[in-house]
Amino acid sequence: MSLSVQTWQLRAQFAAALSRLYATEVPLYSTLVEVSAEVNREVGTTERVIAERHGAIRVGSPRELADVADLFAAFGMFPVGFYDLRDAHSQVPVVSTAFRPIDPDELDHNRFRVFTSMLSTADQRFFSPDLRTRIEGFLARRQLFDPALVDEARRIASDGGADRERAERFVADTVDAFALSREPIDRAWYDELSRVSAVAADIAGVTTTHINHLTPRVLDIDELYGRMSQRGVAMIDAIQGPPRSAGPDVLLRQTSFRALAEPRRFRDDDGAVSDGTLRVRFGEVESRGVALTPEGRQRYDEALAAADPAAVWHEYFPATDEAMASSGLAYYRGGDPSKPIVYEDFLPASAAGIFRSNLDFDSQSDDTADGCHYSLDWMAGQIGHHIHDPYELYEKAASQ
Ligand code: OOG
Ligand code: NI
Repeated sequence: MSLSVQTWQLRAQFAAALSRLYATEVPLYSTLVEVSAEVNREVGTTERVIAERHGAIRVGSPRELADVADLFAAFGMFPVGFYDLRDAHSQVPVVSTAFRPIDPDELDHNRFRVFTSMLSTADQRFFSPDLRTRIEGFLARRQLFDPALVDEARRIASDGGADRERAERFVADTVDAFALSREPIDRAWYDELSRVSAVAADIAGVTTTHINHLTPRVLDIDELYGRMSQRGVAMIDAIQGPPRSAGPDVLLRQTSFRALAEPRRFRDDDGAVSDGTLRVRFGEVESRGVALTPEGRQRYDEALAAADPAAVWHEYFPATDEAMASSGLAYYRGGDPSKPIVYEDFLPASAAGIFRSNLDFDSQSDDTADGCHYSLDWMAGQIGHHIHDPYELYEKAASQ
């Protein structure tokens, strides 16, 4: 068997093809990519950083998440980390993981990652038993991914690649599964879910899934934010994550433009189909810094809890990579401060802020007991894949 297209090449082709699709669906994405590339070229960067993206998708059930896990494994993307966005502060009814390459060598070739969220239908703070039953029934009747496509993914994953023709078809078919559907949306059902949460409606109010956003990486996100605003693009209020500081960039900073009204078709109770719009998808941009150790992360959480994190940042983090490395706050390859290990993951509080880019108002959840079982181990069991611990991966990368 000839495997002329290796796993990392499949991943690169998948990211590029999704990017082409998303550019046709959300034209403002192209502006964001253009401005990011402009800033990156001025700061001085490689084409690899310019091509780097993360995506975000949302599914409804463990079965759908398991299909995603099988599909993405063919691209060498594996689940890392568990994010619970349901807490009182974020109030987004999902639990999430991120599918991404895990070996340093694979990361070097292509870093495409997809933040993937699953609706927490068992969480009674959002969903009454009756609504839960109806949502789960709806989800059980839909099929996001053709079983033949998932089978093909399993074969390609076990083969470790594919020949050119198969690769092309597999990438195209996978991308198709994430295209925005023209299928009319049941208006009453969508509206009912919207009253609980806009995210719930986006996930379970429709019979298909789609790519929510694709995020380019920029080296100076403050500059990018200013330039997008100058072009008249409505950005969310703030850059999420660590404040700008004089010292090394840490973790992940993100911002986004507000969701745009996109044309969708609706079906009313009387069967009539009409045109309308939905505001669901937005454009996000990110900048990445060094990965923090558990101790560094604890400091980060403390700094972010301050009234003005920027003002107190220097009390929590030193101003040089040398000091970061020697105090054990961040990961450097072989402990060498000139070789920071880039943070590859996400931040729950920031993710919640990004989720809200399309929400005009927050959802109502009553804050009593959640009475459900969502956890990393639960999710791993449901999808039949080990969910990697990000710290173990950073430790390993640092020791190489
Ligand atoms: C995911 C929001 C979180 C990020 O980069 O933190 C996210 C979503 O909107 O589906 O994309
Ligand atoms: Ni994102």
